[in-house]
Amino acid sequence: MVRTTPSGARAVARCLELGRAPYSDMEGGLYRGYLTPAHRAAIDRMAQWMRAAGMTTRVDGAVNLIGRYDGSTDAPPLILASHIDSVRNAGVYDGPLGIMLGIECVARLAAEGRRMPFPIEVIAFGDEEGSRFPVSMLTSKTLAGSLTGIPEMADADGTRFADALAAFDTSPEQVLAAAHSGALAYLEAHIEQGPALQAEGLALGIVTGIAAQLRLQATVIGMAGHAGTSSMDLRRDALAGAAEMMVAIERTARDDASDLVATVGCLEAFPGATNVIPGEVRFTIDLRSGDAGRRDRASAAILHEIAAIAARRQLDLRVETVQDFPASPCDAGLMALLDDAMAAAGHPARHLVSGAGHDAMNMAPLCPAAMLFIRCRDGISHNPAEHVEPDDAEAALAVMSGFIEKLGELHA
Ligand code: HGY
Ligand code: MN
Ligand code: MN
Repeated sequence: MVRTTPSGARAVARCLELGRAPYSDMEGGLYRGYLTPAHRAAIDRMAQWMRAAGMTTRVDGAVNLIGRYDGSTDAPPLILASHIDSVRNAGVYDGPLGIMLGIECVARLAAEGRRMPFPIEVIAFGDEEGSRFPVSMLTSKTLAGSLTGIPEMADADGTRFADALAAFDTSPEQVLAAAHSGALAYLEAHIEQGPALQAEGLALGIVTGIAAQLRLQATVIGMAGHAGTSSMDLRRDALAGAAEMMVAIERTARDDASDLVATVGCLEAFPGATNVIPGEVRFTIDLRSGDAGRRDRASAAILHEIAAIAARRQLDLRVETVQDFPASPCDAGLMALLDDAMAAAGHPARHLVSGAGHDAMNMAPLCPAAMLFIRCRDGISHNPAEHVEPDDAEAALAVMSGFIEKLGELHA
């Protein structure tokens, strides 16, 4: 049933629609990369929804889709945003739900023929996950004006970033020039991607801050050899060494018995043949904690231990920092408005830290930022089993609308 009235259920239905062809770059599941055919199809579809909600639309030099609902003044806008790209074999809500709820907030105002004392911009960031190119959150950093340069990079198929941009009629120079001119505030609604809200029977939560996140790339160099003729004591097996390192990385995080988390998500072994001792292994390390000092101490301990493993096994080890995101507190003033909006909507104001990274963590140079978390079933995310109840989306819409009203009262 096609819903025409603004609602949380319509936001959920639209996330489900975007989870199917032609809005995915993979068969049999959802993967929407940055600057891919699925990205373009999703932009076109969302622009239709934005215009139907009374917005004008544009695509900036970084290929962020920006819907704008004018206010009664030309003040800097309130931004309601999240990302439209996804991880591979993703759920349909991580990112899109925040964009769809932003559209519903505007549609509700337009249906009432109302204008706030500031414009509202709903933004679909093109790249948050970093699923296609090696850096993540590139497009929100661009918008916030904190991108100092564009790294020379290519995707796994060898497509250069500049060529992918050219296919969208833009360029690295235009990406760098896509900084936003100024905003009043930023609010991102996003699924919690964790179990806390469900465990406490809550639909919504207010984010106090986003964990510090470190992304490392490790390369282990041993010596390739014949699997049948190389005796065990003479081997320099890069994969066996990497395996010992991964167990050490996991143990460091477990033994810390805190919010520290460590993940090896990608691993490549070369040459990758059954009968060849791996001579080279590359793997990623993702380290996070709400406390940047804790994260950095763990990083030092891990680097020390994996270097010792490499030395004992006569392996060479190289570790590069790919990205380092500091812990990012949310704005206390905006959190207070969310507290009030939650109370007015009958929800307890549960505050919690986000272990997941979000575009909101890049907004500080542009404007104060806040996040509203929405319960997702069993905390499952980055997984096709990701699920959101329409009623919870409806609850989020009510709180977001209340937040906008209260921001409006402040700026009347
Ligand atoms: O990695 C993250 O926390 C986010 O999903 N990009
Ligand atoms: Mn994600
Ligand atoms: Mn996300």
